[in-house]
Amino acid sequence: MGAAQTRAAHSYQDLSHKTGFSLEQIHILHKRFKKLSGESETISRENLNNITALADNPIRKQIIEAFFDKRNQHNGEVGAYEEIGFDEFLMVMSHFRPPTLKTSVDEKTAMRKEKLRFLFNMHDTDSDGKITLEEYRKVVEELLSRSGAIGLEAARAIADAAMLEVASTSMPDMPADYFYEGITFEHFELILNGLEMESRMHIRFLDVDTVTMRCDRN
Ligand SMILES: [Ca+2]
Repeated sequence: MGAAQTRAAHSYQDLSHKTGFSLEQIHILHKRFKKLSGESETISRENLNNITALADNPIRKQIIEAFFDKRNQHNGEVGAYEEIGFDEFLMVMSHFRPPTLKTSVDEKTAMRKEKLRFLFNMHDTDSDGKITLEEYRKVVEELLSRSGAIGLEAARAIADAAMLEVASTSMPDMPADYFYEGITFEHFELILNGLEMESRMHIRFLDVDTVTMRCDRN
């Protein structure tokens, strides 16, 4: 094995430890990454914009932004990257990894929390730790008005009603004149409590079906 290959094997090990993907899966994902980037070291939003399988996805914009969101790297940074390298790409992909039969209860809990945090970050676009009505409206508007079946006003009304519902559910004793600033992560967890989403959250747009990626560290 040459020096370069040894180095690659080393960093694959590190990445495997960090993301939970097996070496083989990392190898496959690295190939996809290179294809996406056009053999370059980094990928840009434009590279992801060109993915045809994503073209009709109603939350395409949010998915693409999630790849460049520094919060999804779990290193305490906020903001957005201009371009990302393979390490960052893999870290984002790891949020879509389903649990396996070998995953312990504690690991499952941690995975669920990371996935929820990922979804939360997708909606909390200004990184202030709250999904405000304004931010929530944007998502609902995009989801509903894209089809053309529902107007902007109606989409807004639906978002507002849903938000009010969330507010009263998470704060049952809320006074009538209380200004609900937005959904915190704790509220978000409560709202999605009981919803089995660990194995449902997956992506297929990279010719990689994460559902079949039942990975173990060994
Ligand atoms: Ca926010």
